[in-house]
Amino acid sequence: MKYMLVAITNVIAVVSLASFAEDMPGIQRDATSMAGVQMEQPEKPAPTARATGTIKAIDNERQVVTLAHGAVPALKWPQMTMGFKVTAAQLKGLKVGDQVTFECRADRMDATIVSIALIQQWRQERRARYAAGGVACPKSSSLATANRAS
Ligand SMILES: [Cu+2]
Repeated sequence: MKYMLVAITNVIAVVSLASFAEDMPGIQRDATSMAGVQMEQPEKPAPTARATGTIKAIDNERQVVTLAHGAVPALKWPQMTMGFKVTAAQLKGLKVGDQVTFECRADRMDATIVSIALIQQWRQERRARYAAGGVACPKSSSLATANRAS
C-alpha cells in the first residue's frame, strides 16, 4: 500500500510539473503553432454583402464560380469579374449565363459565396415571405443599382 501511494504521488508530481512548464514564461513555445492561433483570431469578422451578377463560369472541381458582378459599395468593390468559393449544393440548378443575386463573405483575398439564387426566384421568394408577414419588404433600389452596373 505504501509503495502504491508513492507511485501515485510520483505521477501527480510529473503531471503538475508538465503543466507548470507550459505556464513558465522562459519556455519557448512552438512559433508555428502560435502563428496558427493568431490566424484563428481575426480582429473582426469578415464582412458580408449582397450583390447581383451574371454567372460567367462554373468550376466544379475547384469549387469556384466566376461572377461578373455590379459594384458592391459595402465592400468598396467596383464592378468586376472574379471567382468566389462555392459549394456544389449552392450552385444546384444554376448555370452559366444566369442572372443571380448573391451574398458573399470577403475575407482578405478570399471571397466566399454565402448564398446564391436566380434574381427572379429570389424576388418571388421575398415577396411571398413579405405577403406571409415574415420579413420587411425589400427595398429594390439597391438591387436596381447593382443591376444597372452588371
Ligand atoms: Cu469582385
